[in-house]
Amino acid sequence: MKASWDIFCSVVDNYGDIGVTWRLARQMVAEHQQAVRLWVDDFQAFVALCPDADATALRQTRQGVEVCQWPLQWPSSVEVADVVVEAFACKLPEGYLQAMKAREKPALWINLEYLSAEDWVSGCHGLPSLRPDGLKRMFFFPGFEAGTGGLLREADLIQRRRAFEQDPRARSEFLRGLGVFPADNARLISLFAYENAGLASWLDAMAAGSVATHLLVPQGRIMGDLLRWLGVSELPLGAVEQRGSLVIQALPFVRQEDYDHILWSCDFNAVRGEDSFVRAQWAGHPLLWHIYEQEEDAHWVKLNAFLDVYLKGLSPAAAQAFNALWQAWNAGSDMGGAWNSTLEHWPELTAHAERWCLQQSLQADLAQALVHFYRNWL
Ligand code: TRH
Repeated sequence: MKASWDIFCSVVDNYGDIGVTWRLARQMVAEHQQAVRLWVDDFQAFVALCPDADATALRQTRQGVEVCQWPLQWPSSVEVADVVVEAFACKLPEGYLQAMKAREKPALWINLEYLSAEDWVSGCHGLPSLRPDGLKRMFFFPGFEAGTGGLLREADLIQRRRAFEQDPRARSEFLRGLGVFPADNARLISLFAYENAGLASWLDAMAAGSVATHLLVPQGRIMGDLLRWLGVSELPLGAVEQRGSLVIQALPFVRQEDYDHILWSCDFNAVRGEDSFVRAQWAGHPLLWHIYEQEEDAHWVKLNAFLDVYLKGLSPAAAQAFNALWQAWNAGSDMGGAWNSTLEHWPELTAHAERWCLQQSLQADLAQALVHFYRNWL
């Protein structure tokens, strides 16, 4: 059944808010044949993920999604959709709320929450909140466990990733397109992170290691720490710097679909925020998560909740090494010892990452769960 959806995205910072909503919007159209409008208040962030978009257009259709600039003055002519998704508690425009109240057939109003592995999530997923003005908002929580809204995952994602991995030419052609030519047997690692005082010690360990490592660094916030360690003032895109066993290469920020190819091409991925964190799990390779820092250290609870579920099934030694690596990275402390211990458990961690990916892919994905939620609500 085709319904209309309005997804509202306010870009707080970085790319996670638009990353999640743009991905969700596309999937709703492509796999569920829904009519989707995506309202975005920062088109620069959108264009970074979808470079063929027009940064100045008020409305444009991209991959079947009507992408609209979220205007400061809300026009009264906008009709309320059947389902309204307020991403990450961004406040809906007052004019839109008024129109929701006036709508003859009530719209389903969903607040799409941030991802967390904390165990209270399944208890709160799907709960309503009644407002004094009579409108009702439902809380929709993504998650890793049954009883949550699941994770964003396109229906053919794992199959496409496998096909890419089984075709060495596809990988080398993709890398060649980025100007990346890793040495045979070099370990390929991608690095997408916030500023991190622990970076220097990790780079030291990789440079001193016995295995060749090729580190790909997309343009972003970690660049300053990287340049400082290299002792250079800039690292032009594509240029390569070598220190000991470590080759470092800066990459452009690529379109969202191609970021998956980077993750699939690498043996290990350092990711951050929310969306790249999930995509690295679907890549099925070991990962290192730089969590988005929250007030009062709330992010540590989230980080440890994820580790609690992710580490299950690993040997105690591998779990300890992996846990130490994540703790050090997020504390910005010395990474050397934890990295070397992680290397000792590499095959086990690699097999575990694929197992985790397959286990998670048994859950209904988030877009599917949203469509079911709407059907059940009707
Ligand atoms: O960019 P992030 O740090 O985003 C966020 C926001 O800061 C948000 O406010 C915060 O609440 C949230 O994190 C937890 O990280 P994230 O979520 O991984 O988003 C990055 C997006 O950018 C993701 O969709 C992948 C995409 N991307 C590309 O499209 N091309 C690239 O080259 C890279 C490196 C990323």
